[in-house]
Amino acid sequence: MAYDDSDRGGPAAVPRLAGDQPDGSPIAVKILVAGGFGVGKTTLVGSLTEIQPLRTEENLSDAGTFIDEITGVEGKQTTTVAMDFGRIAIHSGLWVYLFGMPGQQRFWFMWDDLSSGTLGAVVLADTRRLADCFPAIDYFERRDTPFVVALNCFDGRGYPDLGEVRRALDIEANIPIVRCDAREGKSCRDVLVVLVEHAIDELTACSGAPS
Ligand SMILES: Nc1nc2c(ncn2[C@@H]2O[C@H](COP(=O)(O)OP(=O)(O)O)[C@@H](O)[C@H]2O)c(=O)[nH]1
Ligand SMILES: [Mg+2]
Repeated sequence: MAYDDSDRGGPAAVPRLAGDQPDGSPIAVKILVAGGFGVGKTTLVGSLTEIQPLRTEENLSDAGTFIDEITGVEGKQTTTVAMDFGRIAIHSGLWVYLFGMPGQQRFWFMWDDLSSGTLGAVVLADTRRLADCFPAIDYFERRDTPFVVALNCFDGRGYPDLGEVRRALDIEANIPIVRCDAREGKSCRDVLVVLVEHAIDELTACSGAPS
């Protein structure tokens, strides 16, 4: 799998049109899913992928409760110890690879490798624990990686006022904030569409090309 690795400090180059690869191999578009512990990253990747998702789930142990902040997600039984991985084939020449980034601070060392060559990121947030997505937002802002914030609504319990959320997150007005249900494929696809449109806008603006 070949990604554009030339720009680890910024957004990936605009992917060429599908079928444009000289060797006929599919174009790979890499999208990250980030956010705090228990926000629904593994669920979202599982809802979207067409292949069996690669999961690296382990049971939460009593010892881990002193390390992982489980307040608000006390019912959670497992945790992702490396990453989630899934794939969507848009058609035979264009594949989307999804990487769920581990949310816990002790795995942040993996973020640079995982984010290399990405088109953009979905930052999943739970409005009951909004601050947990700050590290991911800071990270993508610093790297100029296009991202959208997707509020996982948890059966309406985290149903938010989008204006309030934008003020609380203090993000640029052009960064989309959308609601989703991480368990619903269609809802998650809508999030990806918003991300791709946003990434194209950002990359077009960066390149100075007329939109
Ligand atoms: N009710 C409800 N549960 C959800 C939703 N999204 C995730 N979950 C559950 O929340 C828990 C944490 O989700 P998970 O995907 O493991 O979070 P991660 O730590 O971000 O990967 C799991 O038990 C999921 O089944 C949702 O939209 N509604
Ligand atoms: Mg997970």
